[in-house]
Amino acid sequence: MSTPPAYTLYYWSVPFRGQFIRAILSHEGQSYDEPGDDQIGELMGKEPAEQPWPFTGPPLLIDNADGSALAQMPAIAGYLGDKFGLMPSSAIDRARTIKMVNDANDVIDELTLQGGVYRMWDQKLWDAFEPRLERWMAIFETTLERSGVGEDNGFLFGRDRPGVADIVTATLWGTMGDALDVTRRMLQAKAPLTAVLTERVNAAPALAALIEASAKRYEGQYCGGEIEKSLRSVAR
Ligand SMILES: N[C@@H](CCC(=O)N[C@@H](CS)C(=O)NCC(=O)O)C(=O)O
Repeated sequence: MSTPPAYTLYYWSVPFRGQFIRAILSHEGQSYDEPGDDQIGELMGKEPAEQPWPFTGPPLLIDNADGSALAQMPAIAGYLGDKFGLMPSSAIDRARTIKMVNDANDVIDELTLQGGVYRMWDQKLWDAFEPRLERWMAIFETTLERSGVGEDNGFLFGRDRPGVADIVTATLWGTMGDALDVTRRMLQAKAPLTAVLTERVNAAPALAALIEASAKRYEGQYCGGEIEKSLRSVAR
């Protein structure tokens, strides 16, 4: 009889927001399964009182050790970070870690115009957004500089192995750079330390394997749908 996975992750079959949670679980060698898009639709359609934990949109994580469920990507990242010792020791650095996860969530929401609910990208809008994306990169870069990350070594907040902040930073910029080459070039030019940390963290065997498997599984998609088409048409 096969052992059930430690976690069940509900997220669409694209990298995007779910990839942060996949990366933390994979980095820590945790087993998880993903029931898939139909089951997500089914769960989203339930009344809050009938859901495993009330939520609007995935990711939703179930901890199969006790069945506890949680939504909101930064909350899940914080939960797993606590469980696996991936958070810094001081209260301020733990809060700054969560702040970085929220930043990452803001960046991908801005990059996709909040999932393309109200509008799609056009060239004028993208040209106006580029300086803002560069500023986001500068925010990560300055955070790294102030938090003990060196060019050849070191992780955020003085940790001796990657924590939630490092994994989320690497997943944010690595996944985006793989999908949109212009953002990789921009990161290398505007935030070189963030670019090298991204490569260093993503070179860990578990993350390298996740990245390779994801490229095959999602066939190079990033966020999917019409918004991805519109994003790719301008971010060149
Ligand atoms: N703030 C939430 C956002 C969740 C969210 O917007 N999920 C998207 C996928 S990335 C979704 O499918 N939403 C469906 C909906 O909001 O109706 C988080 O960080 O988890």
